[in-house]
Amino acid sequence: VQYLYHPPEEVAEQTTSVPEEPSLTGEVPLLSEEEFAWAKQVYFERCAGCHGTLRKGATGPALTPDKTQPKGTLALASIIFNGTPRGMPDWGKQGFLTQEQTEIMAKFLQMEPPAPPEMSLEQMKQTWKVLVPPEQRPTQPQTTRNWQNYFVVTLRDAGQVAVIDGDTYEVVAKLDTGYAVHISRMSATGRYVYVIGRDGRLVMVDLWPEVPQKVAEVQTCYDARSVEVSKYKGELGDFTDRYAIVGCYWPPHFVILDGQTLEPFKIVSTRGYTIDMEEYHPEPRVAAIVASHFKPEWIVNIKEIGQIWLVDYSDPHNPTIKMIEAARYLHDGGWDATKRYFLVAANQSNKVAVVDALDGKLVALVDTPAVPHPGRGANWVDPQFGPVWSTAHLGDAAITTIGTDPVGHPQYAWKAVREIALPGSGSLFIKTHPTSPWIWVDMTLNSDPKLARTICVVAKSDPTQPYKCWEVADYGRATHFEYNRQGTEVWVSVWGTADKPGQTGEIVIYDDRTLQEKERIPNLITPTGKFNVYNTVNDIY
Ligand code: DHE
Repeated sequence: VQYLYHPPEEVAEQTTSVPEEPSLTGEVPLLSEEEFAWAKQVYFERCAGCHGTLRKGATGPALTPDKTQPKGTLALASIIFNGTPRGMPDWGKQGFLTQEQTEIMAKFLQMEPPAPPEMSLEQMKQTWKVLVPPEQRPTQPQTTRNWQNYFVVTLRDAGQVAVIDGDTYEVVAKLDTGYAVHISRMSATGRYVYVIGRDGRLVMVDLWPEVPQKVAEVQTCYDARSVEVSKYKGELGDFTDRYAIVGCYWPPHFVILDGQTLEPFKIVSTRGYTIDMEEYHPEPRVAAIVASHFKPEWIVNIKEIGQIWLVDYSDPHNPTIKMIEAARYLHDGGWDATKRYFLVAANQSNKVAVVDALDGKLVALVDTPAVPHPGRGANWVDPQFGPVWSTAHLGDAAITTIGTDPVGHPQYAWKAVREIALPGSGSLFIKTHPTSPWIWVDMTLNSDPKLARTICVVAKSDPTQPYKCWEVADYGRATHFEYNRQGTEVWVSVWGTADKPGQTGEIVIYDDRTLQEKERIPNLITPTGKFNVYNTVNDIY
């Protein structure tokens, strides 16, 4: 794994610091300056995603000194080395950290969290580059390839995305992007891809030239996970390919940008008060964002305060925002099949929140097993309960299925109607296609190496148990599914080790009807999320 993230020194000096925690009287272990700098970097890369930059907790528990000091160095180091059944990775056992390094991390966690820098619009603009201006771009596709069946694939530890032709399986381009790219989303026409790195760097790729090409880039924060585009076209105007939005973890804000050039022009802070305690939170991070098909609106999930914001982008310099109270630690989610209801995991509350995007209100909070993690979820028709949406779980060996049809099946709507047992927990993603007979699920983060590379399919015709589970490779972990445009193939990623030749990672392609393996695309470095152009534009899952 390469450590590429270093906030520029000059930015660090302009820090507007977050109020410090009251200092504690307990004995705080000391670290050398060098150890502290190393631990700070490792914390950002490995830990902040789950525990928060200010360590106030989210997917993982709070790690502020009042919580960590009573545990002490040995107990903390042991957790960091060995992991926990609820999803804390075993950084020592996996070989990422030595015993000695886990102790440095344990000591770092007992010290006050250092306050990271803010970022102004001016600073973002200094990083903004238009590589190919809109007027110099092709006016129609230059490629003869079926570009709407391209897959944009995250090559996480290479800091790249690969564009792969879904018809021929050829790697059409590999493009340098941000550090540890998290997701890609397509513009409403499908022509542009917006790729967000964990380092907040947004890269825009044009799929129309002969070879896909980067056309603009900008950094909007130091830590980000989500990006979305404006998709609405209707009575209120045509907003297709007009705007992009990036959701940041640090600083906690979202940024609206020009969809053609990536010029950032509006920052909205998400700092505010938690829904349950009405307590100030200095780091409410932006989790999943989806674009409504019914209104010029983005649905923006503010993780730590538990609010779902409906952001009207029809006047994006002066956006109207409706703040809906849901549940804490909102994370990932997707639309129901009608695209009227958005379902999102509130992962540490063990709930799925359901928002009606048409009426702009919360319709339900559905209880689930531990730590629901749907990706975007899976929509299908259950033989007993009618239209449903499903999520897998990080903390439990189960798929939960929620009724989504308040008109045809009101008795099941917004209730957890079915639980399907899996061989293990640690699932990250679940996927299906409207024409598929199957629901696909992984167990990527299971601590048993065999289960971590095992995937299962459940038959929609008999969803009481998995129909079949199998190991996708003889090394690594299997993760994330995507269908081709026709819905006839499923692509699964295998993570290997970036510096192990032959085992860096690959994509395995299955025939979705027979479940037979069709093809392997080898020698990809930690392939992770795969986003088919047509399916991403049309929110097909
Ligand atoms: Fe993700 C989606 C956050 C760890 C791969 N991830 C998301 C989304 C969020 C998020 C908020 C929803 C984006 C959207 O829809 O707008 N992810 C986080 C974290 O905070 C977390 C837990 C820890 C971290 O430090 O980042 C985390 N995620 C991971 C991984 O370890 C994964 C497996 C590989 C990696 O990137 O390191 C990973 N996350 C993904 C993928 C998606 C995603 C592939 C998109 C799924 C989709 O089908 O849309």
